[in-house]
Amino acid sequence: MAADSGDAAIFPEHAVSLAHRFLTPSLFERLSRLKTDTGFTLEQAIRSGRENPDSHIGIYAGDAQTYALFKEIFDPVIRTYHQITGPIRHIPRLEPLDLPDLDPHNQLIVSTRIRVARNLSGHAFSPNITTQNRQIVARQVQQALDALPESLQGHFHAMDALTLDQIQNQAFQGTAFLPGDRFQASAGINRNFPVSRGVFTSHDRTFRVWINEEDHLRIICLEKTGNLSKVFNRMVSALAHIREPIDFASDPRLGYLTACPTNIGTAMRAGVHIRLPHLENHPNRLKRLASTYGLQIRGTLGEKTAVTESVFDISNRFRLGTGETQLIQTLHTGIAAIIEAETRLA
Ligand code: CIR
Repeated sequence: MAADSGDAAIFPEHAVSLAHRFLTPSLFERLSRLKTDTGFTLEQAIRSGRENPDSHIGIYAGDAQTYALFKEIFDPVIRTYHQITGPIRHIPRLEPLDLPDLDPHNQLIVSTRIRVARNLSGHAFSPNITTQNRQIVARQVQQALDALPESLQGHFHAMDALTLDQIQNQAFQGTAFLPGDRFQASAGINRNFPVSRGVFTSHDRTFRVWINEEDHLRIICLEKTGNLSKVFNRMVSALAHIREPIDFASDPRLGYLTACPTNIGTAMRAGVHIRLPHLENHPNRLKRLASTYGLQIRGTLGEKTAVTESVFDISNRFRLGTGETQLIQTLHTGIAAIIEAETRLA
């Protein structure tokens, strides 16, 4: 750690984030003079980490240029989070897979879900987007979704006129999403919620797109089985169609660029909701297994939530430096090992 890191004047003394760890006073001083073309500053980037000292990352990007202009703080955060020791290198590999169902009798896996984040190039990201640009993004995405092939077609649910109660009800059915948490609120992501926000849901409900949540697009494929390759193959096909009319923000080194630096690279989180009543009593064993396969264990409702009824959300922790297909293969091997450990304890 650098001798001048951890300055209480930048972050509260008890802050634990990577941004706090790497932002030395001299770097802060130098980068504070800069502004991206959409007017995004370092102060905005770290606002969430400052206001929420329990942040793990503590920094967001306001546009694609943020990653280049503030490289000196983003690169060490990215390296540490994604555990990259050599040069940072995005490896895209989106090829369909044929893997056995992880839970053919539906005993432990409640559902399988893969989400991919994308942002449109030429527009600021959610922490810095204007109301007008948010509306342009929503229109462009809707046009792209209108052109999807029949198997992916569905209905777009605009959230603009909904009350919070209605949003809560619809979120339960998967046709809306809730405002972001306090970390996202501090980052400016919840501004004007729910204006220009919406959810596209395919008729068979296995394919969804969230528009203007933390990223311009969150493309989601899901089903209530353990059939990981079926869900992944649907994602491969959906992405091929959506990217035709849209230019996504990306970088040869960092991959797809997102509001939160934990999501760059493949921008893919693939995982299962899995019931583990026995491993729940052996948290260290579960943590060790997750760490062996580069997996992250989260609460039942995702990031920073509790585990209820022994249902864990287990997904790939790293998104950068490994291709999508490889990430799915490793997830498959890791979940199979977790199922074996759970079954042995039963
Ligand atoms: C934080 O810094 O803890 C929040 N901004 C959330 C980071 C989100 N993702 C993560 O750790 N995978």
